[in-house]
Amino acid sequence: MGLFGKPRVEITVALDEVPRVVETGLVPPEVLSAPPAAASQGEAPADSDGQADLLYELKTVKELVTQLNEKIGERDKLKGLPRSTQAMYKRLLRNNVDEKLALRLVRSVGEQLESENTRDQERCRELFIQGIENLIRKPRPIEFNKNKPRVVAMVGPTGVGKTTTIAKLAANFTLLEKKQVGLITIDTYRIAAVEQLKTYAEIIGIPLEVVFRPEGLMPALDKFRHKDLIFIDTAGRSPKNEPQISELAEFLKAARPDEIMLVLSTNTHTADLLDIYRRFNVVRIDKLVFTKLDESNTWGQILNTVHKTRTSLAYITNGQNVPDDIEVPDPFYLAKTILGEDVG
Ligand SMILES: Nc1nc2c(ncn2[C@@H]2O[C@H](COP(=O)(O)OP(=O)(O)OP(=O)(O)O)[C@@H](O)[C@H]2O)c(=O)[nH]1
Ligand SMILES: [Mg+2]
Repeated sequence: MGLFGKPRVEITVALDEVPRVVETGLVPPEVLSAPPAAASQGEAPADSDGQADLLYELKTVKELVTQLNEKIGERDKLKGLPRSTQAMYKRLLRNNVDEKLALRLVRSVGEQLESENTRDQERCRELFIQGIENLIRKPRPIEFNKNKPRVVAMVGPTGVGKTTTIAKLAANFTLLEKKQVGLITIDTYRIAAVEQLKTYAEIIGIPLEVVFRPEGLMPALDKFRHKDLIFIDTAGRSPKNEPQISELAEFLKAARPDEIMLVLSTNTHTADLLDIYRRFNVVRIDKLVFTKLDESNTWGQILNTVHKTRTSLAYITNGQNVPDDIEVPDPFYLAKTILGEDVG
């Protein structure tokens, strides 16, 4: 009865008349002379420059209509809002701030200006900076335990700067704050990875333990029981590789760190940052570290990620120099930059 048969669809394509562009000589003569019926057996006609041109034009028109629609939509959304806030909206978008988030900011600043009955440009700017500062949340650098070491693990995709960030922090805490620091690495997949951290440990003058299996973590932590701070460096993992992430989770379950920081490169699109967060979140992420701010032209991604994941920033890094290129983020400075102000 055909009940269990596969549904079949037949598409017939035919040309009623030869398109006009053909007459301009854009199409090779053999296509001109081909009878329209040749195209009717479910197969598209042999492509020709004329048709390609038409399709291209059609696509361009479609894109134009979409753009126009977006423009109209944008105008509607911004309708009635003070001009100064509209300019800020464009700046936020240019700096990769999520459209919805930018609109929320613009509306709330608009309302505030209205309630204060002012259109003052400087007040407008101030309110935007405050709004972004609030969204960035208060940074949460490493905290210390009273009578036992604070254990901090860094996780994240490959090459984002986990090891370098640990070296910067370890050096600063050792040299400037006179803390006792120990390093543990579970990144034993590449010889160079262990060597990299070992070199830093030697320069700073602090001990390093290399751990190959989850069972090795407790003894290593125990060796450092009199330290103030222990960093655990992990191998860069592809967020798409679930077995790798599960293995990482096994190690962290055994280590039970006080803080797990997800290290992200600022040079990443918001959608990818959120995807990375989601995939790594099987290992409970407490804080975010954004690296390579120096290499990225826009910082809106940071705002979007902090806001969407509701996770605070611990540190930002802005260069390859150990130990200098790391900071506890200053929300005021970040806000000004995200607003597109040249802060030098
Ligand atoms: N420009 C710039 N480069 C950085 C920054 N942080 C780290 N890097 C560089 O990024 C590269 C990778 O750094 P690593 O610390 O080895 O990165 P990782 O996350 O440990 O890498 P894997 O262990 O291989 O996953 C190195 O060349 C670092 O010098 C930064 O803030 N700015
Ligand atoms: Mg590393």
